[in-house]
Amino acid sequence: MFGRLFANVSQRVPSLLERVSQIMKPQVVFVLGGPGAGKGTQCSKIVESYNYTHLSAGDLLRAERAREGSEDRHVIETCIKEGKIVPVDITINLLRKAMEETMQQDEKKFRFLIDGFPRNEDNLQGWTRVMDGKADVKFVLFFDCGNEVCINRCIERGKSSGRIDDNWESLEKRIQTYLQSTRPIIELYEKHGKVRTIDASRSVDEVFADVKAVLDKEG
Ligand code: UP5
Ligand code: MG
Repeated sequence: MFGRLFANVSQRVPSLLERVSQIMKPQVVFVLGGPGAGKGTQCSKIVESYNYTHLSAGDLLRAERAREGSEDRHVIETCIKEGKIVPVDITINLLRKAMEETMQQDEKKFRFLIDGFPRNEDNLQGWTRVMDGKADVKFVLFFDCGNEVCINRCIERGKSSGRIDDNWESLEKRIQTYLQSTRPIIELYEKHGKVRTIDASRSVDEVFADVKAVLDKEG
């Protein structure tokens, strides 16, 4: 009899834990759009008003490239300069680590804006392999902006950003990669009704007003 009672108790404990981990499961919004579409600018504004942590895959890669002793710095440097996409094992490890560290420091911080990822099929497969069942992708926030506007913004920023890819040569390649590899990923999510499209060619405040409308509706 006691055996059965204990069996029931021990069965109930994991189910409770399961429910807690379900509540705390990372909630992810992928933020996509062309180079200079305003992903970073809008994410910074979102974190001021909403309970999200902003993780820019590009920023994480640039930090890894600058880290003394990093084995991946040359691969990252070449890819960024050439507008190519870094192999996903590198990016997904940086993202996973950043998410874990954030949640370890504060368990209430389980909502993430993942900016600039996934950019291609390889990225998507890597995400599924590592994160499937461990995080929920709520939707994709897509900053839709014409190529010319995107290029002009990056060239303008290049006067002071110090980024090795804010120049005409790299930008041409970044746009090509975006059109060939990233747009199909956005279209894939679109087919599943998961894309919230924002016209990102307007002023920062006008764009943010639309972002707020999406987040207020979706949470
Ligand atoms: N600006 C912003 N919004 C504006 C507005 N509404 N009106 C007028 N100006 C506006 O903005 C860009 C510039 O425009 C800024 O000067 C801003 O003030 C102004 P920003 O918010 O920085 O745009 P964002 O979309 O973030 O542009 P970014 O250049 O960061 O986009 P990319 O996607 O090109 O860059 P990212 O850093 O994500 O990636 C860089 C490279 O890293 C990639 O090319 C790739 O090589 C590599 N990478 C990977 O390999 N894998 C990844 O998962 C991620 C990156
Ligand atoms: Mg950015």
